[in-house]
Amino acid sequence: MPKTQNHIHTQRISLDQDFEVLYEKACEAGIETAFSRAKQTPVPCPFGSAGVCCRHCLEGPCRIGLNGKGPQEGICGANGDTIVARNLLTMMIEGAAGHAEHGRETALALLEASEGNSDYQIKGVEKLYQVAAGLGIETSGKAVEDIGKQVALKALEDFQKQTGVMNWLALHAQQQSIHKWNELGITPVNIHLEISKAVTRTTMGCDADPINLLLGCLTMGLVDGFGGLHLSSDLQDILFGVPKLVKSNFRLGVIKKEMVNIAVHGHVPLLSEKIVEWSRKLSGEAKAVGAAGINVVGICCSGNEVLMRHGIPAASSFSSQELVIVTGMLEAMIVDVQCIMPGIQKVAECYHTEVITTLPYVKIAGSTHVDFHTDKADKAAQDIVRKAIANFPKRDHQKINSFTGTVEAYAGFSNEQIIEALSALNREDPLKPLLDAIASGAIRGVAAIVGCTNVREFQDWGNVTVAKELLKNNVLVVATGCSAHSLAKHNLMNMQGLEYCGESLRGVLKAVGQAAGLESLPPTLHMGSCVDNSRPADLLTAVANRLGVEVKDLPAVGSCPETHSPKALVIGTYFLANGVDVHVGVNPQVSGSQFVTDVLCNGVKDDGLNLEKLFGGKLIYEKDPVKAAAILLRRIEEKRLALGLSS
Ligand code: MSK
Repeated sequence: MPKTQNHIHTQRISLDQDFEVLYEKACEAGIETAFSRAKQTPVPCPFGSAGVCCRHCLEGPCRIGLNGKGPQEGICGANGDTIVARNLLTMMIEGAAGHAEHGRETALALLEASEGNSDYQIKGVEKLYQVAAGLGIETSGKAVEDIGKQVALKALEDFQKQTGVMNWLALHAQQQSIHKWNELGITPVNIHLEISKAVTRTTMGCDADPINLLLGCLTMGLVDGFGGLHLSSDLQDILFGVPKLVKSNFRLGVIKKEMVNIAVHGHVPLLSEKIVEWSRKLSGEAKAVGAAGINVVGICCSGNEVLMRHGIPAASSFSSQELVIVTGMLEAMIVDVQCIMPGIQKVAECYHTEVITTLPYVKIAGSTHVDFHTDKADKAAQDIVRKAIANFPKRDHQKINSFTGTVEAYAGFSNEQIIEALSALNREDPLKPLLDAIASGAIRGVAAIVGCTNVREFQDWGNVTVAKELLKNNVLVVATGCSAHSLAKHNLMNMQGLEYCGESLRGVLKAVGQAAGLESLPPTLHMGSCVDNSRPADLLTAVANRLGVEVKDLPAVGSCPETHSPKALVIGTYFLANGVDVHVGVNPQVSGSQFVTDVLCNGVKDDGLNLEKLFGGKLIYEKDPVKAAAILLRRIEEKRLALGLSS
């Protein structure tokens, strides 16, 4: 990190000035937030940070001495390599389970909608036909609901089948990759089976071979990628429609003083879709309590989902979620699942904000709970919106901080939308303009900037810096998750940000954008939520198939500069298993084992597991975003050279 930024980092929490203001306000009022709690424990536990603390039985916890000093084995004899690999697998399981549950809930919702037992209908009919065809489901002469039911049952089969290959893996993976995974014995059969097996192998007295444990991590990556990401995105597109280009706004100015403000936060868009619908329908009731209407804003990935499909503006990414309440203008924060800080409740108690949990397995002590079921989704959404309206008159006007600044951003870049934009240049072969630009070097490569913001990092700085460095060097950047919030807030998803692009990249963005009726495409393309990392993966697969190569051969990289979540690690592992280099800017907690670090990052020569040799990509851990971008650019150029593309 450059000296100046290091200095800034010690003084400040965010590149976003509005959150700086709210953080100061919270500190002065004695309101604790994640940022202040992080400052109270400035140095994380060194053993946990190195991944050498083992809590898998009641004889411990044991920990391996760092730098060769102190005990080098736990009481059971597990060494540092085993403990670090096992802890990494535990994090992968956690991440994959969250995404798998997301997928399972969505599959059930599609089944219920198809059977007419819910408040949802199928909106993405074209996508339904496309997915059904890919799964080998006969569609001719069948009603949409029948096809929807067959697709939902195929999805649920991926949680049950005992032999063969997951349906969603066969649907999206390249044949060469499946062959490679089969040879290594890492191809998942069913999602729950693999998660259960992985939990079993991490328990005391089971798997004690670090190589085998790391192979287990790769299986979790595939479970996550196909059973979590792809399955969820496909079924959400079928239920709610495929995202299309939208224009919206970011930053705290999206919270409106005169409106009833409702934040949707979490990941699974089943409820947030209904909140958006009922907020529009009940605006008259808001007017009756003196508000101008109802304003829904997004936080984290529920925010990304409703942004992508409805243009709902976004208020905050993960790390600053509590500070949104400190505006004093939030009537309700509705949460579903994942990335929800328990701390929001204590902050809400200092204001009139009502935190409303909605799932039986995600409750927060002190919060209101409204049980959500797909067959009573309309009722739940109405109840919740009415609770928010009832809170509007309870505002303490002394505590309000209103912000006016917003930043315009384009979103909605599903692959379907990207192909539509490209087909304005070549209707018969829409991918050709993109391939030509990559081949000529006008676009050097493609980078997905994904993942989170992290309270221990200077918010947005890593995400924005990596993006700017890559753009400057003519790399096409797509983004998902909370990283997309960072880029949008700092003008990288509107036309102002074109100034950060290298000349040739800017030329391509303008040519495609203008053919599609815009001034230009924005400098970075918002592809959606965490599970929508399936979208850049599909784009890469389409490009690789069109070129007759493997995804691993493409000049493509992933970067996760500010992650906080095990989910990001397992998403990264999915990309690694496909041969894509993955950068993380936050300690992946494996440094306690040189062996594990070497396998993931450096290549191990004689031990039979070398990620780069086996798959074609590796993990890059680099905290400094400028250096990280330089490494990614080097890797892109290496892959270009190997493909015989222009230097
Ligand atoms: S919400 S996993 S903080 S991206 Fe998907 Fe944001 Fe990361 Fe959660």
